[in-house]
Amino acid sequence: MDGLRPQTNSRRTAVDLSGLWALRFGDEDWRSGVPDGVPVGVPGSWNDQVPGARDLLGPAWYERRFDGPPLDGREAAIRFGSVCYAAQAWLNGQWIGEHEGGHLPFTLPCTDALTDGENVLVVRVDGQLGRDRVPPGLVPPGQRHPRTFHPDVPYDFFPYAGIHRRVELVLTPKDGLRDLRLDTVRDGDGAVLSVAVDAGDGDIVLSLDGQPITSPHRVESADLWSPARPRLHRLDVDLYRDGQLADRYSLRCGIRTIEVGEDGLLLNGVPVRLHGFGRHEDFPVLGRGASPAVAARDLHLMRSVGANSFRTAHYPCDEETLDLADQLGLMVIAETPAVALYFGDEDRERRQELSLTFLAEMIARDRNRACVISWSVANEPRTNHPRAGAAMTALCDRARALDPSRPASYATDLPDEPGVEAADVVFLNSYPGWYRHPGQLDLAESVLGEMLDRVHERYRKPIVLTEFGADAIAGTHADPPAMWTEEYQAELIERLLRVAGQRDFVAGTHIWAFADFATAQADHRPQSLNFKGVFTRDRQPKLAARRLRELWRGSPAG
Ligand code: BDP
Repeated sequence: MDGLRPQTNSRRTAVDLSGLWALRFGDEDWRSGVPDGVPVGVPGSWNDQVPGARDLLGPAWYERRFDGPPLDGREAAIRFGSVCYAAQAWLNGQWIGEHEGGHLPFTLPCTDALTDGENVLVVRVDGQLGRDRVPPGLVPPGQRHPRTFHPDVPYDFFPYAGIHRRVELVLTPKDGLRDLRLDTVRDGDGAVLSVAVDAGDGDIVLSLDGQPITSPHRVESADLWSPARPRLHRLDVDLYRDGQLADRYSLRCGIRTIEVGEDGLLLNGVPVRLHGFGRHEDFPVLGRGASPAVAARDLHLMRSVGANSFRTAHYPCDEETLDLADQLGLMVIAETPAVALYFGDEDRERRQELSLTFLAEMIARDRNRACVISWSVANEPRTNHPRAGAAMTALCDRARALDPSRPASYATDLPDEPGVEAADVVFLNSYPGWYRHPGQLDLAESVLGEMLDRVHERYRKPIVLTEFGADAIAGTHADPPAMWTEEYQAELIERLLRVAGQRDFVAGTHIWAFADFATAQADHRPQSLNFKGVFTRDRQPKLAARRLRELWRGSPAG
């Protein structure tokens, strides 16, 4: 079975199994069918759909019945876009496989289990928190931020559980195309594209926008992808065997280069500054369930305020969101699910193994994307521990080994700790004027300026300010600006953007966050929400959104 994203064409079939599934909490053996399940929507977290389920993290059993399409000699598999956190699956009572880790796809071959009558797909989903998981839960005090949440997570978002992205039945030719890899290098003001194809025996025929090409292939500068002109091409890959078309696959792809220059990032050889946000996948009722409509609204809103970039905090985002980013010209820092890593117990080796695995799965999924310009291998690991530096270095090194074409880094609030040396660009999270020096706007400016200068002096690498901001409850106002009001948030963001903008080595600024989002319950999270969104949770603008539009719309889109 191949690692390619599902598609339907003359040789391949993808059947979307989204819709109503049956769900039941408990842990009996329901592999052959889930009795008395309640209906739930997939994709979607169960927490905000099912009465009484908000804090339940499983195990829960899902069932979906569907009639099998004709196989026509092909192989069958079920492809899950994301299940949080762990999944085990059976088709017609037969084991088809399992996967650990949310936010990343996995494909379970099922040719022998599939029938052309009614099929019963059962998935056991376990969203429980644990120290041996990534991200970790139930972390002992001393190894995490001192704030306590219920459920007991060491990170600042709700641990939604369920089948979060599309599930598809996939039929593909035997010995067909298995994988595709695009690589681009700069060539004068254009670029050279190489296409590597992993396939069974046969002859490969490539075409770009309908014209036959060979690999490597030179692309003119006018045909390169950029935020100002997100030009996409159609790449067709055909596999012929004995003169017959055995398999085919097509990809919408942008072609561009990204490099780290002395003080900044170069897109197609030209300096570029990132303006944007950290973005969670979070919406009322859906929880972390993927919705192309919400993603479209979000990315249109980003463009409308003049953003050219976002970070998929704190996990890889849905593939359709990346389709939109490719189409709309938004540059993406793609982050793994390794948030809140800590290093002080015996489970750290397992967490490191999982972090390496998830990093590899993310790169395998997203490496052909023009929009993805950098890998973030973690967010705010507790690197004030002697073992942490080596762990972060290993993650950055692995990212570069798997994909030398993009800079690797991790978002850190501890820029003086070891590990940062391993990053190609420093990703800095910092909250002057909020957690540090609350309510003190002047001090926030000077503290940020000093920190940026100090970090730059030490590492001599470009810095992206990957998080800064303030909570603002929409509709609350104060003159002079006071914390939690729209005025304070807008004022702080404007001032800190100015401080960062005065420094050429700051290659980007991402405000935390794009929209308000759900957290676990805590004394500092009114209504179990983080209110640092520039938009509300239902995507209405706060004052800061209007201010950003003024600030960013005047600046080049990149
Ligand atoms: C940062 C975290 C982010 C939080 C943010 C905050 O990276 O996940 O949501 O703080 O507290 O430290 O708002």
